[in-house]
Amino acid sequence: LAASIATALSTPLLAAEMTVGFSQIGSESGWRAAETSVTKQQAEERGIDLKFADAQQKQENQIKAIRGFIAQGVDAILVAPVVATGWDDVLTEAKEADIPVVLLDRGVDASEDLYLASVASDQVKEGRVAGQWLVDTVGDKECKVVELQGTVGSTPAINRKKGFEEAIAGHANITIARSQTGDFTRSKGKEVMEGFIKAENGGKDICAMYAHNDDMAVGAIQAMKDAGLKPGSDIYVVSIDAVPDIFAAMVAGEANATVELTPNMAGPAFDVLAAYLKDGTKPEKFIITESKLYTPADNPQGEYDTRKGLGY
Ligand code: GZL
Repeated sequence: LAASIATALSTPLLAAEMTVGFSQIGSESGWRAAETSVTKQQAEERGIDLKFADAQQKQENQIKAIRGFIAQGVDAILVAPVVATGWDDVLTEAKEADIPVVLLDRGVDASEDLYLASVASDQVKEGRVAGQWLVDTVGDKECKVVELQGTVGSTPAINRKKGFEEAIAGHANITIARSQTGDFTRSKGKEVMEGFIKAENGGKDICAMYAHNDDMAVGAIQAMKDAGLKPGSDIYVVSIDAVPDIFAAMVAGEANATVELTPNMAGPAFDVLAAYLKDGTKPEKFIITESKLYTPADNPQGEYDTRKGLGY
């Protein structure tokens, strides 16, 4: 017994002592739900006490949750910021309370010294990869594109639009005829695509649909089918996230390309927080995750099966 007590006393404080508040945007998409389940699983595996708050996609709820975490005196805060602006005050309050903040999967227009690190993809690159796929696919054929944007004012919506436009810039035959937000949701993506189809000769004039996430693309695919169109052949479907249902659409011949976004942003976040809280180690400010293109040539059934078990 004495030996086991001695061992316990000599064991350094594990992350088990770490309490982390997580202000999550909501569950607007399959990818977001996966990020939540992966974050909870990562916390569990590391013995981290995770306080979870779902903001139903409202910034004021995120700010309230963060203030609550500060009042509780958590050791650290994770936040996936629904939009880029409006964070200076609450991030300053966290800094003044000496509580490190790590941003997940979206960025903020705030001074970099207001957060310890950001774990996210290069969202401009994601848009560029999607745009380049379309350029490579249509060659010099005329191609009218409709675009389903993510949440207005969010960094993924701003950056994915920017990257796609950069990729098609040198190709006058490819033009974005209509662009509107579907707020990253399936239902809104379907609704907006129905409007695009009506406005474009029953969809016959549309060559491609670019969606800032797969959930809006899946909604748009349904709208195309309801209008008697063949998604994936009458209209190219290109989007971002690589969630299981876009691979299911590829298996059915209804989607053409997706750019992968890992749902595991929390693993790297917990790593840098553990090191910082242990001995003040400062991480690199921007931790960038991979963005890989997948098409029906990449075993979509296998990709579906693999991801299905990952918390989506
Ligand atoms: C991107 C992330 C986006 C996903 C969507 O980093 O913030 O939010 O692409 C989710 O599925 O709604």
